[in-house]
Amino acid sequence: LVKNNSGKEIEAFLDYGKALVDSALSSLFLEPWAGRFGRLSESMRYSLLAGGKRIRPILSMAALSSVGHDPEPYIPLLLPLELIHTYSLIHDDLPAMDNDDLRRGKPTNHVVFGDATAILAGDALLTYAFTILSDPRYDELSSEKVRLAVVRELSHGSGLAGMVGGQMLDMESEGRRISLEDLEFLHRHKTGALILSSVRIGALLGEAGASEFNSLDQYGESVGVAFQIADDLLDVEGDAATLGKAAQKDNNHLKNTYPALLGIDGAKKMAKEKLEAALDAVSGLGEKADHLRGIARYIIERRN
Ligand code: GRG
Repeated sequence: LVKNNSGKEIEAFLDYGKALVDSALSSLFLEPWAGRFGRLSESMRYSLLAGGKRIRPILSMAALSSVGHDPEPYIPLLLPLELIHTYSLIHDDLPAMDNDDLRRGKPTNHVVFGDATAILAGDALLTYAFTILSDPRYDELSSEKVRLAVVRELSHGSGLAGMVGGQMLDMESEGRRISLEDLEFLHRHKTGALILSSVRIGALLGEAGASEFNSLDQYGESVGVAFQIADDLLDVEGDAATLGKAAQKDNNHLKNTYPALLGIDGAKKMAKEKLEAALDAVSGLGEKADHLRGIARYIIERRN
């Protein structure tokens, strides 16, 4: 579909991936269980189909292409990444955590369904990820051995030594200034770990060789950090648009973000360095890695 690096072609790949993932996610709700749990499945569906970028499964798709596989048949096995990402957003928005009322321009899950249902919707999304990965209907697509490695990767990347651990570090660092080293460690876990797992899952499903796997692993590390820096920069721009200068300064003072620690120019410079590192990591993979290159550029240039 997409052969070179022009912005248009990566946009086409992103649109193609998002359409496939959106449609596969909708069809989960046609499963027999879906209608039986009324409000709970409604609450899961509300957040799952609220219009995310689907960047995690799209990264796995690009990793699959980079090792010579058509990603389309693997879409069902990539949905667990979105299920886990969505659960993390629902729980992160709860009053006990970030206490946010809006997500993707819509009222957050707990605002619509109440805290208790939002907690359960997150729990059910998380566990459903592993129901899918262990489903024997995928035996022909991918061996049990490979899917077990994917289970391990996903549970590791999203658990104690990954996203959940990073979220805890973030909570603990609130209200005090931390070092750049600690900030990197925090974000490598909170945001970076699931992004790295997305790339590694594509590599596992595509049965990448050791050297390809290593290249993809390094790419995923760099892109994970770049994603967070870009997210922080977007937040600063959002604050600048909605808050006065003084309020903005006050806001940044309390938050441990890349722009707060490095300044806006310093954060932009670091994002570029991470982009270069990601491109270097896949330089040996030829044009099959063009989607990965395009996504890395998109991640630091994105507007949402
Ligand atoms: C509560 C267990 C638990 C973990 C929360 C990921 C996370 C950890 C919190 C989300 C809060 C946040 C804004 C994190 C920064 C980066 C990030 C993950 C942004 C949202 O991801 P996108 O941009 O969202 O991929 P879309 O809407 O496109 O799916």
